Amino acid sequence: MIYNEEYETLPREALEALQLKRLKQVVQRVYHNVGYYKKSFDQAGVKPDDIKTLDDLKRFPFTTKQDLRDNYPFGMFAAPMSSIVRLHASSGTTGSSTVVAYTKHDIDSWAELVARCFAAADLTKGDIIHNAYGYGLFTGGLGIHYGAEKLGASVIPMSGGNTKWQLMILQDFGPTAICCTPSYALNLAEQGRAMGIDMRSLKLRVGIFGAEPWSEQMRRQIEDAFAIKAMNIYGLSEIMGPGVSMECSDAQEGMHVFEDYFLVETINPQTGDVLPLGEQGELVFTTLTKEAFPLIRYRTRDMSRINTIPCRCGRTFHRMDRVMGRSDDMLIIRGVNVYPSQIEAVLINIEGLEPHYQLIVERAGTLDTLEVQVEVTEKLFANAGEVKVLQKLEQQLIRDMKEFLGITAKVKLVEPKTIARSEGKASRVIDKRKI
Ligand code: DLL
Repeated sequence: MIYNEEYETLPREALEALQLKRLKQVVQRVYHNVGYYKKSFDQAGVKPDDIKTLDDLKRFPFTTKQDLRDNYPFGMFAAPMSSIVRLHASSGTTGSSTVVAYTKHDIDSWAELVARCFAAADLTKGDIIHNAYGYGLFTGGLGIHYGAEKLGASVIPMSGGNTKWQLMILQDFGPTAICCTPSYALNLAEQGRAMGIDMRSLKLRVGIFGAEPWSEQMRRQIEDAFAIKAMNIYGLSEIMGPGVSMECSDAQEGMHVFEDYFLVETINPQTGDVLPLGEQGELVFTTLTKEAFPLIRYRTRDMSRINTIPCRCGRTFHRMDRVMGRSDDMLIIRGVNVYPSQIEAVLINIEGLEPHYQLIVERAGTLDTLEVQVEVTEKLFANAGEVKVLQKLEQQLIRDMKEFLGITAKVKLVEPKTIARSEGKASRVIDKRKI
């Protein structure tokens, strides 16, 4: 279903005209309201009036996470605090946190975008939405919440954690949709099964999963565990929160970027050169309507590809491929680049292994080494009296990683339930090189 037929199916020409109009406004806004942008545009020798076509944006400088940090906490705001109604912040696990702000108008836009995402997953006001994204400074909880209300659905503001209680609510309230990270979905399914709950007979029919990289293989596991359709939603706090792009249920082939709100580019992360659409690169977003926290050419570090082929759902927005990971999560194992989600895709396909894994990266001399720790299934563990069975499985994973990813890694099979379960974003990599 399409929530906003008028905008989501705009012919490309009209869409680009709208984008240009909005781009001119936002560039003026940041130049006159944000000291950082005045300085950075002046330094690059560009002026807001230089935007005559969408292409002219290429001449403007990028904004990076470091720029946001340098202006912590409120230096990037383009609206006075009196018109700001909400603040969110990233957790700051990889450096100091980033603060983002919203005016009333921004919150309304965000709710519209998330409502569009729900409609794209065929949810309507008749649905009950169990929202297990964390409420608080993280954008997942409240972002999803406002979108669900905008759609008119009944939202259960569950937040993250407290898994037993979640399972009770899932049984008693009979939600038809669940929103959480994919890793938490698996955790819920596992604990539910352990408590003897038939997770497939819950009323759930759709799941809206995102906030961390996941593989197609993981999608199938989740779909199977809950007997639902699992949909991919993407977003980041700096640009808005959840709802920057979303899969449509018609095609489920890439996530439509809401291009009336965001301009997307892909660049070569090393050189910063803009890549032709269709080539794999780092996603760069410019917000077109935001008042409190507009960003020009924000480098996400997320690697993806923009697909311009028209979609059968009727939306005219381009689609982005599943994000395999951020450029800074990429591991380089003896010269071969690999993302944790690619390793996930390989191990999930092996019978006897669970999708619970951790990657330990170490440095031996000048070489990085990788150890994949992965749980075996209860069933296999119970029958694993024979060491041979485990050895065979280990060998198979080593072989498959070599064959499909070209990497040589050590494998350590571990007992069921020994790897920490996630209640939000899973942390897959333990990097001992930095310690
Ligand atoms: O994770 C916003 C969000 C909440 C998105 C709920 C979807 C659902 P941040 O905490 O700022 O915001 O983290 C953003 O998470 O740059 C990606 O690296 C990653 N990410 C988000 N969605 C996906 C996805 C929220 N569907 C960062 N697939 C982004 C892969 C994702 N990675």
